[in-house]
Amino acid sequence: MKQVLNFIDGNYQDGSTGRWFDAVNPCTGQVHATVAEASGSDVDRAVNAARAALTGPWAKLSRAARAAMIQAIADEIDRRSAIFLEAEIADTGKPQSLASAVDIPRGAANFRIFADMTVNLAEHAWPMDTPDGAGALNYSARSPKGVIGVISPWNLPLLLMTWKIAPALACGNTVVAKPSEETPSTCALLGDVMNAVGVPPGVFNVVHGFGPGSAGEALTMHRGVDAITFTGETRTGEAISRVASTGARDVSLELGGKNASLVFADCDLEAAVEGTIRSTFTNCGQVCLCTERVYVERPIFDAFVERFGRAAQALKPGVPKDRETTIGPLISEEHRQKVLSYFDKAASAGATVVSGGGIPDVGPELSGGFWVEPTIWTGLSEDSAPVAEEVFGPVCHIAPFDSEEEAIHLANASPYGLAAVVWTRDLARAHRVSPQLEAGIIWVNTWNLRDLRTPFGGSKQSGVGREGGVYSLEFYTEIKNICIKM
Ligand code: NAD
Ligand code: 6OD
Repeated sequence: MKQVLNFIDGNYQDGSTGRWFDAVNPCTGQVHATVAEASGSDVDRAVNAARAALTGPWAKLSRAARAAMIQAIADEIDRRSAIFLEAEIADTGKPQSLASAVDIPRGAANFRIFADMTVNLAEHAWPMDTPDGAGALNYSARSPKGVIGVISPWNLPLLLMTWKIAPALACGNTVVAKPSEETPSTCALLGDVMNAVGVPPGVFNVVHGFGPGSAGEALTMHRGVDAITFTGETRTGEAISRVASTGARDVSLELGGKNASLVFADCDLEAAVEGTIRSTFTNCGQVCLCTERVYVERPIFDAFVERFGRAAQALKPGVPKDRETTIGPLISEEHRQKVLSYFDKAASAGATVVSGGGIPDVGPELSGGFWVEPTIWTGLSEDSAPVAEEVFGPVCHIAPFDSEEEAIHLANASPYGLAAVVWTRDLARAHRVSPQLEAGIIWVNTWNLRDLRTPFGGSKQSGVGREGGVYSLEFYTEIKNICIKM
């Protein structure tokens, strides 16, 4: 059986708990690897290695040399993309077409963009008058924040891990990463990449385990960690935020969502249907940016529902390597039970099921996997659980609206505020509506079109802070002002 190990101070090692947990292939339900669970003392060693590395050869690299090393990491991920792809697919069951187009290339791209940004980073200067007329010069200087604790979820494992590791390293920090217990493999592979390009031991470390009472909690509680960057559920983010307040440590939180899509009658209907299929069902709905609430202007409501339902029924579950597979399984049986509970809640609240609502027949080889049908409801009230709560599965509810004001009101009536989508051909409407939407990311006539320089994050209960471009550099550096009297 394949083993997934911790990576501490440049070496792969077992956990001193002596415990191993299973990595399960969600397509089949079969165990594909066994993972070494780190103990509190393993986490302690990882953090200490990361602290020591802050003053070693890593700290002596020029900005340009560090950026060149970060670029080399990106090249090395590209060189090993087949290995990363296989590991990501084994952990997540996602279609190979998706992982090879998005997850793995973004792993490399995250390193490239932040290497470029840090090498070209400009600082500010403020010449000032002094009472004696001699003058003074203030300038800002950035230094690494220190040891960064990185905790990530299972839905886009390599993409989300590297979204944090890359800027943290590019800014000269050291890292202790804890991937999700469901998807440990690609993060573990990064250890080999770091060694291959000569990243000094201790700069990058990986510990495996769970949240409370395990490696996740031990990492966030460790006072040798200077800042924590977390992506995951809102409730977990709240818990981590409380822990981070001890020692007044910085925290960046990318949390849950219940994103709305507004489809106006003047839209390109075909594009809106195709785009909403992507925004609802990509990665089996397990993307924080997915739209689980779709509001359609009444004159096109029936036409939209009919076309959207047909397109959802055409999605094809299957093995990741099959080119015809367009939708994978959920991540685990536990998550499937959660999603199925919303199928039941929708049924008892009187939903009309436009498509799905059950478990697909995927044949005997895949019958142990965590499959559910892409599911569309209409007819639910806005305060019903399937419409109000994040399901994080291949589901959405479609409701009609009659005016722009009503559409904005419906979109904003959620405690979450991560992303929103607007479908309209009216440019004035796009400019009028978008700023009124309470979300950190608004897409017009598209979905999940990413420029990595732009601010990424959520408002309300969807997060604290922004990452991406200079916003990441803000989080991963300490800025100081230096004032020199002439
Ligand atoms: P989760 O919060 O259960 O787990 C995320 C990570 O936190 C895992 O590595 C887990 O082991 C760890 N963890 C759990 N409890 C912890 C604790 N008390 N202390 C330290 N670590 C702890 O989330 P998940 O189920 O893995 O991911 C799905 C959720 O993530 C959804 O809510 C989704 O919306 C959200 N998400 C948000 C974004 C975003 O960018 N806003 C992106 C992806 C996923
Ligand atoms: O594209 C990104 O940078 C990003 N952070 C995506 C997050 C997706 C959530 O599941």
